[in-house]
Amino acid sequence: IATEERLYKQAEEYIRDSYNERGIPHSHMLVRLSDIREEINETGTYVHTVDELTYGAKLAWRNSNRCIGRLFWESLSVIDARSVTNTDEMAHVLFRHIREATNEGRIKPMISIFPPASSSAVKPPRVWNHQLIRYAGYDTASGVIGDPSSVAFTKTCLSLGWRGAGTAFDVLPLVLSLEDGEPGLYPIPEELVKEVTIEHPHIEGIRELGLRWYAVPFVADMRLEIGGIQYTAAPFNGWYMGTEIGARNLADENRYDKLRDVAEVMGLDTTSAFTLWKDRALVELNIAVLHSFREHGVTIVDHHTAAGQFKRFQRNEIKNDREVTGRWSWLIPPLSPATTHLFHSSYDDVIKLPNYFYQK
Ligand code: HEM
Ligand code: NRG
Repeated sequence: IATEERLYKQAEEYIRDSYNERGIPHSHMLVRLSDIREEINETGTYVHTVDELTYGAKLAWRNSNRCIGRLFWESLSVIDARSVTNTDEMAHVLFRHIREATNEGRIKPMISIFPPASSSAVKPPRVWNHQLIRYAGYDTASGVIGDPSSVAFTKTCLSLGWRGAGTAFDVLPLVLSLEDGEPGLYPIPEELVKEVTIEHPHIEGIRELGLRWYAVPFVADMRLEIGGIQYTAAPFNGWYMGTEIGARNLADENRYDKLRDVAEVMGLDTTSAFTLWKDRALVELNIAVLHSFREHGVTIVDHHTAAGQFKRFQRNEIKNDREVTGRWSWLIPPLSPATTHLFHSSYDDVIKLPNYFYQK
């Protein structure tokens, strides 16, 4: 009873806020609230309408304090996949999501929402991958081949019977689970995985490093919470900001760690930190990432433009009498942060609902 009362309170808060914001008449909202109360009394939970689900996913993006891309929150496309009953159907939905969101490079922000966790003992649906498309990492005697951040999950895939080619850029399979069934392994059809080979507009040597990255970041492991309902499988995507790839994935020492290789093909003196060879390599690698995505016709944003878009988001929110929440340490880009207004501003990191959360 206590949990049902708590769920009703969470539902009520979401329904009141969102119906009000969407301009739905007060009388309709009151009818909906009494229906929800009855549904919770009878079944222990309640089911969102398609509109409630869609708006909730958008609000959760708008409330994502670590995200610089929130100007576009209203444009999110929502795939309602709450009726799936097995992992084969989940894979089918996710393949469609990958195809439609990639959209031949003109990336569309999109989310697929699977059945929520239920109050009973059955396990909630989960996508085990961190991102739908991500490269494997193999722990070998001579160091990691591939993405070190994928080592643990790659081991899981191998233990489930998957075999990768062993390159530094093997796309991992989807690992999906629903209720008490065994997790299912679903290799992603190659033609669905758009990738970009990295080359620099004039530094020839950078192409020869053989770097590449996938076109679309599909974050797959977060929990979407709307009105007290927990959507444990709700993978979403937007497009990349160049620095995520050029200043982190390919540059971090505990990721692909490519700065020294880039500096060497640039002919820089890497014997002394004082020459700022790392900084010069970083800038050229980031230019190469942005240039290559554009050449391949894949949507990407540079960090200065993204900061400008976030400034517009802040103005829109203020105009609509809403406070912008944010986490400064994540909003500032990892390259030239002080050239953006974000660096010189402060943000309140309070969590508004709906939102996306980490889960085990
Ligand atoms: C985080 C950009 C779309 C939700 C981030 C980060 C960036 C970013 C740069 C920081 C990532 C990091 O440092 O690892 C963008 C851009 C988008 C976009 C350019 C283009 C449309 C979306 C969408 C959603 C979303 C569609 C959800 C519907 C989030 C969340 C985080 C995040 C929850 C935090 C992730 C974490 O903690 O690991 N975004 N984003 N973003 N974004 Fe966005
Ligand atoms: N930094 C991670 C991706 C995190 C989310 N970034 C986005 N999200 N752009 C990486 O793979 O580099 N998005 O939904 O667009």
